[in-house]
Amino acid sequence: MTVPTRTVLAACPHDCPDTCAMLVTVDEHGRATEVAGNPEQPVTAGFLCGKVSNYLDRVYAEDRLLHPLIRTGPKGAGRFRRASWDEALDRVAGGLQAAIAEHGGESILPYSYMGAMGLLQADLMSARVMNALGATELERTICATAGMTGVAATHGISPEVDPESWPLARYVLLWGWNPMSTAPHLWRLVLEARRAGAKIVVVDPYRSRTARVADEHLRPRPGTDAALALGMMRAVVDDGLHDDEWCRAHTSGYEALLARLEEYPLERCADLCGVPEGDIARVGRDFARAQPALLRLGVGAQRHKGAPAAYRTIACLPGLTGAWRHEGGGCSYIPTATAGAVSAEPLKRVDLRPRGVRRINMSQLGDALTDASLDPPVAALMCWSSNPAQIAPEQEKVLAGLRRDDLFTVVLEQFMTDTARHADVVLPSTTQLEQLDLVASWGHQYVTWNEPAIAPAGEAKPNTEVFRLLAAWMGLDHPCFAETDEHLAATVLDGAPGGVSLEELRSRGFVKVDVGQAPAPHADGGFSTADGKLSFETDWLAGADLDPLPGYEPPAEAAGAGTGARFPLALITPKTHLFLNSTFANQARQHSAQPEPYVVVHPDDAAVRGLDDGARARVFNDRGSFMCAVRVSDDAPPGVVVAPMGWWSEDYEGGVGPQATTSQELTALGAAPIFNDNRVEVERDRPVR
Ligand SMILES: Nc1nc2c(c(=O)[nH]1)N[C@H]1C(S)=C(S)[C@@H](COP(=O)(O)OP(=O)(O)OC[C@H]3O[C@@H](n4cnc5c(=O)[nH]c(N)nc54)[C@H](O)[C@@H]3O)O[C@H]1N2
Ligand SMILES: Nc1nc2c(c(=O)[nH]1)N[C@H]1C(S)=C(S)[C@@H](COP(=O)(O)OP(=O)(O)OC[C@H]3O[C@@H](n4cnc5c(=O)[nH]c(N)nc54)[C@H](O)[C@@H]3O)O[C@H]1N2
Ligand code: SF4
Ligand SMILES: [Mo]
Repeated sequence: MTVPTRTVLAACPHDCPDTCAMLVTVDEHGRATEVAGNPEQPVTAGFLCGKVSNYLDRVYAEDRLLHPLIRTGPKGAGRFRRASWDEALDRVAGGLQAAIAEHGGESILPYSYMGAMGLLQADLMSARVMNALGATELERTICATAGMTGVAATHGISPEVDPESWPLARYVLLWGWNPMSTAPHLWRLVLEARRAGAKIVVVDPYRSRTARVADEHLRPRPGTDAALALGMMRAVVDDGLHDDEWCRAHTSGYEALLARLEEYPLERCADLCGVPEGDIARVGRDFARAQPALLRLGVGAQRHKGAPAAYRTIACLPGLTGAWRHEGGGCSYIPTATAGAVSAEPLKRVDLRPRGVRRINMSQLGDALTDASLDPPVAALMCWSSNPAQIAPEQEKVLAGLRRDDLFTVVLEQFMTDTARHADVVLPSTTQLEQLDLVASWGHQYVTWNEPAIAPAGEAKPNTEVFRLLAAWMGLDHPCFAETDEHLAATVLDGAPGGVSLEELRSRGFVKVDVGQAPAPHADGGFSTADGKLSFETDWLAGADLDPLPGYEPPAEAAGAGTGARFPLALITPKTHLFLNSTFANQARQHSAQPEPYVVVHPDDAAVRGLDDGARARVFNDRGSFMCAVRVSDDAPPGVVVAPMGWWSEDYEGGVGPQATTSQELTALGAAPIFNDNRVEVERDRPVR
């Protein structure tokens, strides 16, 4: 039977703040023929980015994993044989049961992140199964929690400034954010503001694509952003440009902040962050004068030891200047109030845990897999929607752990990633076009529906289905393991705050979350903090033995402390333009546009090391080393080198990349990794063989 060509409402699943609403065209044979951005969705505005616009190349790729695989060669060699689902499930159930029998449930480590970040496929049925088995809890803080806790310490859980009102802003301060690459639809809204007269200022040590086209670019040393923000606030106060009336009415700790700023004269701030005094003062004053003024923080500036304090401090600036008064003004980072309104958390059935379980932080996987004293050891690793072989710090340790013969590893994947290569059992996963989901956004205020458009390729299955099958195979008979995706979607929305109904979502494809946010959500205060005010002084920080006031906390390594003397260069590992973390690095179009990894070195740093443009270099510190091509350019400031992340092992001579040098250390608040707080040396490689 044939059906006519139809258009299916879908949602981009990737870990990106834009969360695009997609339209998928499916022909009469059930084959998808086009994916496009939904023109009705105000943020998507009818286009997709360069990563996803050829999503059909991914869906119909020749190297898609289409059948379960069982390892036949040594760990990591990538040799597998095809197996039936029954045999594969038998193996998986047997491996997990053996781990439980020998070491208990906590010897199972679930490892997943936001490969597909919808509320069903990211971690729902999987969480239920892992909870019922008593598995270790994975602390999933690898992305944005340093900044989130910092910002929340200042303005609480908040819808923040709706991106749809950004075009009203007349001054846009983009801090540690490269939206031209990492959020092209949000960037479009910034450009709308510029067309209406707004000035765009970027704060980033690196001349990113966004910094290149900004009106002004401030370049602090990595990890010193708090000093820059304190300097700006000091300049604002010195010139009497702070909004005394708004601060007295809607903030707490105002006098304490003013006193604290006395400790940060501009000279000291300039000295700490490396931005000239005059520039600090001018941008601070312009931000105060040009209302509405919007501060938009990125994720890139929060990968340092002092980042929670830094984000907390930077977020005070729009409070001090009264920017929140105006529609389009204030602070945006992640709209926590709307992003969290519709959530799968209550459905994860923590109550099914047989007892309390330990937690392991996902950024410390290397240690978790290699620390012989860990009790119980990690005996089984269950991995989905993540590629830890590339994205977790201290890569050599992660890989050594994945190569352990006594580790039983299962990976659910669409492609043979470096992580999947190390698995004992690989289970083929559907793409977004083949699975049901609904996706909340960490960049705008819409929830987006994803209807399956086509039948699963080969024998691929959604994560939800794999864990349903596994539960049955392992004899877990609680009725919650039988719930269908349709049922889960309805339950997630049932009674969810925010007025998102299943009917509307299904018929339109996207619904704006309504938590009562006004166009200027905090013009009259109404913060979700304990006293409803913006907290210049935060009591709960003091309770946690942390500084209750904004202040500068130095990075671990980046600004010269720690290993600084031996490793003189600060290494930043930002995102690439056309990969999404390590996703898409295996796709022909994206890879041919970014064929090889590189490190950007300032001409002065290159000269003293004899590094020519195009030379091969070894980048190293005590944690590890990697090899790549050198790009000599003042896009990197002196003393800072930049090696974007995302390529797979086969693109690196030696099989490891910048991740080999990053640290597993975490921030005190937010338990977040410090990827960009990293010192290295670069040397010319031995001649290429
Ligand atoms: N094309 C593309 N888009 C993506 C992704 C991708 O990999 N590729 N990843 C997605 C994900 S998971 C995320 S979290 C977001 C991230 O989105 P962004 O936050 O834009 O990503 P980054 O490239 O990590 O960092 C942004 C900038 O921060 C700068 N930076 C580094 N250290 C510091 C510092 O100490 N201070 C300051 N001020 N700036 C600093 C970097 O030089 C970089 O240019 O993007 C999402 N979108
Ligand atoms: N050095 C350094 N390291 C970093 C960062 C950095 O800036 N610098 N950024 C960090 C950040 S912000 C993040 S968010 C993390 C990202 O870490 P990850 O979330 O692990 O990111 P990806 O590399 O995109 O891997 C996602 C995997 O999920 C798979 N996948 C996609 N859809 C599905 C699906 O529907 N089902 C299944 N089973 N699999 C699917 C993809 O094929 C891909 O292999 O990396 C962190 N690591
Ligand atoms: S990756 Fe981001 S910008 Fe690209 S289509 Fe998906 S949500 Fe949109
Ligand atoms: Mo992220």
